[in-house]
Amino acid sequence: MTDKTFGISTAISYPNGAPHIGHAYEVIATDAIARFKRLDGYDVLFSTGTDEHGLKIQQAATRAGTSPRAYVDGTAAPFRAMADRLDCAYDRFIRTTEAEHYAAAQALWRRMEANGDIYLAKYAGWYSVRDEAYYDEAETVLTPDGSRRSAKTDTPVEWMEEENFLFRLSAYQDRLLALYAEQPDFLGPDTRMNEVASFVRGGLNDLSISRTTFDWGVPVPGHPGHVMYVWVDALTNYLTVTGFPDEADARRRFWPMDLHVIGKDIVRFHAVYWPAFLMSAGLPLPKRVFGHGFLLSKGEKMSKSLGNVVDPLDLVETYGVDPVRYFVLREVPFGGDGNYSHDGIINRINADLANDLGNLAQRSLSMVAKNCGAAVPEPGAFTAADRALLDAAAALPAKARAAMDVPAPHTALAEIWAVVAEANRYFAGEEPWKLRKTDPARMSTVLYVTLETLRLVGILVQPFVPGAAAKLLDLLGVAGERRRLADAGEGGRLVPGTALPAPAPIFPRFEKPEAPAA
Ligand code: ME8
Repeated sequence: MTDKTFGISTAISYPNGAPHIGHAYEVIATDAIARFKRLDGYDVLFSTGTDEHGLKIQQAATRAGTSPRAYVDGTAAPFRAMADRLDCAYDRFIRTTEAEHYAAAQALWRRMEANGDIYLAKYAGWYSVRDEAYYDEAETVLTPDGSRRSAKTDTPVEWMEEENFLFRLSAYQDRLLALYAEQPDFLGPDTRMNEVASFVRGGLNDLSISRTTFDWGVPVPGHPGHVMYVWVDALTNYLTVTGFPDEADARRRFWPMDLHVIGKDIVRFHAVYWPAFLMSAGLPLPKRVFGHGFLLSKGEKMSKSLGNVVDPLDLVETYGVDPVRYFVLREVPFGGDGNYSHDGIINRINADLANDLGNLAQRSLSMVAKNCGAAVPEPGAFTAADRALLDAAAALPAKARAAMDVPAPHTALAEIWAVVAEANRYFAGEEPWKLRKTDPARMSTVLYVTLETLRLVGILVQPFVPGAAAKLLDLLGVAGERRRLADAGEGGRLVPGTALPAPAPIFPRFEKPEAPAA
């Protein structure tokens, strides 16, 4: 086993409705990063799951006329099924209602309490159930009908007063600012870091971390009647999946995690509260938090009233898993917001997948099948043009690795597709179909160079489009155990004479169904 470990997580989703395209986007992107690390020889733990406590879930269960537990047992399953359908190879799907998680959350609580950071006090403030967060009055706005809403998230807030436990967040201001100054990579993209640092510089209030007005949560140890504030419990999921608090658990090697992938709306919880809880508990901090942007439908937020909510499973049904994965990863600069539309998806499928990569593979492999005895052709001496393409392909692993470390999957894909474009220019310029008669030896060399470039592309696209990549590598005769990033170099080159299977399309064009006759 390798000693290079990599722990990575998505946020855990609230199962108070069906999973939507934003949830799909996050798990796809995280899966691509996790798969890339595995490809690069890391021992990876990739966790995802559902955040099942809190007032929002309890209210949804009441509306559905059932108990919270029965409710989440029904609504969590589709989140897991979606991750499976999207070909996301997570190692652990955590549900915060599991006994293992209760033990972890209570252990974290005890450590913060032992450190003197938890005290009982009366707390009052404006609470947003939808955000599961308290806001200062200054962070709310009065609406014309006399009700209040959060200025930031535009969700309704209500006045709540309870005697509950507070966490001494105010004591962590200096340590948090020192963290941001000393480890500027702790949070990305940089714009998010600037926002969070200026929020913390503005001063921190102590945080209410228990509830007594409802009981759907992890019980506060030693204090019957109190359940933990859902965010304390939710954030702890990242420790639970690494076996905390059991020191002897083999999964502890994944703590601290290397990367928490989350959406931009929950950066404050992950970059302010979470490191403060961990500092209080005397535990190491995650190495990096990255806040991705939102997926918007033609520039608008998805909402039921606008009627533009897209079910990710419908997209997969229409376009296929790999095209949907490719689209969201290539189209949206990771960290910024992105738009999706049917035309956008179809353009990407037809231009990048079907034309650029699919056609090149189909044309070169068909020529090999017909003219080279259905085996990897024997190359002659390489020309400058051959070497230029092979060198461009050989430079890809380092470029992709640098991009995925950001993480910037869109950049990794752009680099890979730049080589695909170069291979297309090479293939068109060398005209191997003409060489068949005039110079068959040169034709073999051109086809070899093309196939070898496709081999590198095939290895590199595995994290993004795993199904299609496997097909391509099968067609190139690359053995299952020679598909790691370490095999991309010259040592892994295609061996002339290796028998190849009959060519088959990897990325079919998407044809719009004909409008039904009137
Ligand atoms: O926030 N585009 O759960 P959640 C992209 N339970 N990402 C989106 C999105 C969109 N349109 N909408 C939501 C929670 N997300 C908490 C997290 S973690 C300890 C607890 C992202 O179901 C969102 O930013 O509301 C978050 O990262 C994830 O989906 C789950 O959102």
